[in-house]
Amino acid sequence: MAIKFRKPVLIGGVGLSFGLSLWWLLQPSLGEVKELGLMGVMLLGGGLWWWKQGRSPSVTLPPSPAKITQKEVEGAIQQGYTLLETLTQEAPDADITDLKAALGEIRPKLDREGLKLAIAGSPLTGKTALHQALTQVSLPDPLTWREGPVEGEFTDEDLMIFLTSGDLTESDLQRLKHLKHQHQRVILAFNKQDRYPPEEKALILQQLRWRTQTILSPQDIIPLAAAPAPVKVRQHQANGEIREYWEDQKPEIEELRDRVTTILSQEKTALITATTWREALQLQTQIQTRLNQVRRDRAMPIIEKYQWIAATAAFANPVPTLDLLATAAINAQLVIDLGKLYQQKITLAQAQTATGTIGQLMVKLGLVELSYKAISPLLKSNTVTYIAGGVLEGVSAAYFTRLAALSIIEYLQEQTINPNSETGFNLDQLSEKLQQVFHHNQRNQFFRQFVPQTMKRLAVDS
Ligand SMILES: Nc1nc2c(ncn2[C@@H]2O[C@H](COP(=O)(O)OP(=O)(O)OP(=O)(O)O)[C@@H](O)[C@H]2O)c(=O)[nH]1
Ligand SMILES: [Mg+2]
Repeated sequence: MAIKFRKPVLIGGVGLSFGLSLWWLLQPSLGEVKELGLMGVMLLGGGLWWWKQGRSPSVTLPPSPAKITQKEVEGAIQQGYTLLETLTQEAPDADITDLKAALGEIRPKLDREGLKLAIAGSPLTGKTALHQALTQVSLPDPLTWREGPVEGEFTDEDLMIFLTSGDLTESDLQRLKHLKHQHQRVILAFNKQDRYPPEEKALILQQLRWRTQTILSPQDIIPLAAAPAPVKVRQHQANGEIREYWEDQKPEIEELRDRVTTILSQEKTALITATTWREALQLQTQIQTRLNQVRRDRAMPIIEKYQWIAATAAFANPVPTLDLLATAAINAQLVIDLGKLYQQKITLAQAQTATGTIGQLMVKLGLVELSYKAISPLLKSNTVTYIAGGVLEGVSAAYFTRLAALSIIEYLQEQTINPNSETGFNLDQLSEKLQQVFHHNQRNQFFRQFVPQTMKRLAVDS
């Protein structure tokens, strides 16, 4: 038997939708039920999802190894070469000399002598003051320094002094957790000690230790005063007069200096190994970004193809809400096709669940309504075309298909390369991507281009 339909999902889905809409047209009294019907289908999709969620582990960031050894570094470099090979296979003409050279430079970094220190902190916590104070004391040599905001990237630094001048904010804590996950060695330095009375000082220190107990060891939380404020001195003179003057105070950084010295000398190899590992991971990300660009360029024509299929189907199909169902059916095949492009094996069931989830999210987030609002004025400006029924649905279907596909791409990009991955979709991550993509494409500028383009495709442009 000759196989006529090479994309069974696509045909099946659209066919089902057409069938249903015909049935509904013949049963006008059941008109109101159709919304429920669609929601039912979507909820079913969502339910399946949750059921699957519970069974198969969701895709998450690879766990950080317990301790970074040379083996981990070599594994990360190897992974980089594997990615580079994939890039060469997928884009033989791409220039990868820079990436190849950078990969080759990583391993020798394990043998470097000098260490790198970072001073990170929110504005005005005293980074510059501490930097200056530390240059006045003796520290292991050779040492290079860098100062920056806590959000900054300190991949190349071996030890970070995380400066605070009081209690930590929630984002500081998140930052510290992230640094720990990155195997970044951190000392939490509590600056401006001179500004607090002793009891308060002890209380804050205790609070800091308590809040960071799962992240830092207590001996890595150190009080200091990098640039204590001058103190007013009153001196009784022999002649009975009182002389008042401001006396400069010396920095109190001995404890911090000692801790830094100890860590740099005792943990030198571990520090360099961890830094080199981070550098290898960063390079992996760079290669992955290049690969993503290549894949995205390939994905766009595929997305556009499905976009027009969805538009045409919805245009010809007069029941608005059902068009969304048709769109979802088409997207299942689209998800499988995109998965192939990203070397992710996606089963039909997974693809259907993903499109069901996206459809459900679009409704829940109010994206459908918002998009209709953005699209219809652009259609109304052209009376002739507006009269042609199904145009709004056609354009919307194309738009939803595009949104869904771009979200899937963003999602797939974040997955680590694993061609045999059988894991399901992570709903939270998918939802996050959908919202990002939606906000990015919701601008009027986009619709002004997109609407006429789609209408031309539907051949209703007058
Ligand atoms: N009382 C007191 N003030 C300090 C201490 N350390 C720094 N300061 C003061 O805090 C202010 C900010 O210090 P900086 O060293 O410029 O802080 P910074 O983190 O480099 O600031 P930005 O680079 O602007 O983010 C200055 O007025 C310092 O004199 C300290 O230990 N005690
Ligand atoms: Mg500064």
